Amino acid sequence: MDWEKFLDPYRQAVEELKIKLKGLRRQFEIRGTHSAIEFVTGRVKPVPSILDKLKQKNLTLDQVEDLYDIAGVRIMCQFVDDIKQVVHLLRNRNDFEVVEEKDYISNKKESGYRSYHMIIRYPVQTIYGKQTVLAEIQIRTLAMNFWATIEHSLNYKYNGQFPDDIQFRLKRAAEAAFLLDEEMSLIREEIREAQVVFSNKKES
Ligand code: 0O2
Repeated sequence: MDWEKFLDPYRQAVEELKIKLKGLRRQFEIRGTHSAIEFVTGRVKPVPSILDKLKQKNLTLDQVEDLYDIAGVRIMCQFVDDIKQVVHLLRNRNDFEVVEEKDYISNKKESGYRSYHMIIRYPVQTIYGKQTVLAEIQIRTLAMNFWATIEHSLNYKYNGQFPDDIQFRLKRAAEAAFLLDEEMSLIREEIREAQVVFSNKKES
């Protein structure tokens, strides 16, 4: 398997998607309104993780293109309501097709994980012509991202087998992150006003 050649359109997709999504953020800024997008990150899944995922899903190397998160982009938002706005914006684009949506916010995972996932089919123009790749866009609040990042690194350390006390604390932390999002939503209007005042002050 020539991984460099295989992964190249996925790399291209991640780079293009990052530019396009950062463009949305800039447009919110130019409009002078609250940005539904706080920041955007992206990555191509490392080869060892691709091989692990194939094994985990009982797929062979020939089915590698069925994995939908080789290209992954993550959009972080300040508020849960911003996620809805981003999902709406993404559904209405015509540069890719949304093939599946997974709402792990209304239906959080057993682990406590919360996030909104969109699987898209994204066309990349290459020297061989158009090549379409699957990509996963994860949309989450800063609090959801904080929890998921910590849980992900602990998962790596414990190989998914958390000691009971860590498991317990992670569930409590997930609950705390949920409450933080709820509290922030409640005082959202006040925060928004403060941000407008702050950016006016910065400009003057
Ligand atoms: P990485 O390192 O982020 O690439 P499954 O894990 O089988 O239930 P599935 O069907 O493969 O999920 O895809 P899904 O539901 O879209 O979730 C895949 C990705 O979502 C994961 O990718 C993580 O990025 C994130 N995710 C899902 N569940 C959890 C969780 O409990 N904790 C954290 N921290 N992240 C989660 P990878 O390939 O697992 O990892």
